[in-house]
Amino acid sequence: MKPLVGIIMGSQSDWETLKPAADMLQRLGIPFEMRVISAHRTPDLLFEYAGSARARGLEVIIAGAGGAAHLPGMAAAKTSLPVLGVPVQSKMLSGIDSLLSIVQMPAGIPVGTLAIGQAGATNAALLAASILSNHSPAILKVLEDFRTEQTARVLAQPEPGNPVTSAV
Ligand code: RP5
Repeated sequence: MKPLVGIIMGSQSDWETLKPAADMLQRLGIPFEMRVISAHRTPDLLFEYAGSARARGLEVIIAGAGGAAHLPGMAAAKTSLPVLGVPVQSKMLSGIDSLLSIVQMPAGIPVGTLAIGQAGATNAALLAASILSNHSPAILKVLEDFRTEQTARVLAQPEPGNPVTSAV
């Protein structure tokens, strides 16, 4: 199946953070592709990738990067597809640098910015599914099934301090 979502990351070292996005898309049955593309180290590749993304059939791009995290913003500059930015938790500044680099886009070129780290990656995949569900009843169904199961799982958990009974 042709990929609908492109996951790009600035470095191999970002993979641990972005893996939950791939896992979630896989779980939801949404076809995706993954590439390591750096705004700083491979800028021409980034321009080619983002510039051709819509024509190749992608509908959403998830871009994860850390530090001076220009990848999501520069990808968004080269495509009108929705770009979802995942700030990677950097060693020096714990990802605050990544978050601010991604979230503080000037007006005119938006990047939908998620939480720092793996939670952000998971939610980027869910948000991609939500965007795709606007025109795909099949993706809408798997997304709503996921949320129903998640709710049921939480409600089935025992109350804290009482492992035997659960709330009615
Ligand atoms: C960024 O620099 C990458 O997104 C990564 O988070 C960070 C460090 O990259 P490496 O030096 O580990 O390759 O461009």
